Amino acid sequence: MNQTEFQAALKGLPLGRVAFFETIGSTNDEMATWAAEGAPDCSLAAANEQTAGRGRSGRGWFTPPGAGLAFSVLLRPEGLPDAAATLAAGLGALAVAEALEEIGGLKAQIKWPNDVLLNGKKVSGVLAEANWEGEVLRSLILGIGVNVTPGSVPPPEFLSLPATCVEAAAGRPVAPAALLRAILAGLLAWRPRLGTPEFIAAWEARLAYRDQPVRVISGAEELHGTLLGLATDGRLRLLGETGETRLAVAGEIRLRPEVDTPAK
Ligand code: BT5
Repeated sequence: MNQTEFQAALKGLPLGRVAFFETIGSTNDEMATWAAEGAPDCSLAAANEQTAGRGRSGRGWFTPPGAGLAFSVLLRPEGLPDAAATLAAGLGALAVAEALEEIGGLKAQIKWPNDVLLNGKKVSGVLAEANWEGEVLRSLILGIGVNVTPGSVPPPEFLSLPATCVEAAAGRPVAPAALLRAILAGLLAWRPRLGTPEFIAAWEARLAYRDQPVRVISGAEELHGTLLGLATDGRLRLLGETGETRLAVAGEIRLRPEVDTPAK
């Protein structure tokens, strides 16, 4: 995607400050600078290439030039529910999953809390970063990366989960700009309904590994159980061995199926 395609894709969308970078370290870092400068709600920074793309916990996000989407959206907390920081990864993942369905005709699944899968392989990741001042949420940065062409898929040694791209799953070229527009439209549409039963239901309906045994890894702790769905606040609901319900909070966690079969 180039600057012209980027600008055309945004036509009519109610966004704040907007910029497209040929190459940048990380759009989330750029957006953190904008946030500190007072950038308005729904500002958008996108890049053709990232040289220091980030995942969670210091992991990297592979963003070679011209191969995928990499962008960050700034959400100011006015009008957001208190639990917005927890729900934000779901907002991003849901918008991506729906856009893949709409633009690519694909069936996408969400690996709670922040990955989007096609045919059980990771096609997109969301990095939600909250900026708190004490107890007050100042801003929320939603960083989204989507692999579009085969060149966006990292080499296997870079990966902890198999990866894929939109075009491999669709079997045809897909315009990144159209995908970007659909994702942004989805974010804007869901945002006022963040945390509502309707939002949780839409997120839950796309969860990968449902009814399968999984483990949720958080630091040294592991939670095991059968993946049931989501709690009303977006936590993951597992059924433990003795029939009790266990809830996992999205944070620095990883979700894995117990048996490493691809999600259907
Ligand atoms: C994520 O983290 O999946 C969040 C990725 C967010 C990237 C966007 S791009 C725009 C914005 N600016 C940034 O700097 N970041 C955001 P996590 O769940 O921690 O997954 C990271 C792991 O995914 C890595 O350790 C790799 O194993 C794998 N990975 C890296 N690049 C990938 C890619 N292009 N496709 C699939 N998997 C990838």
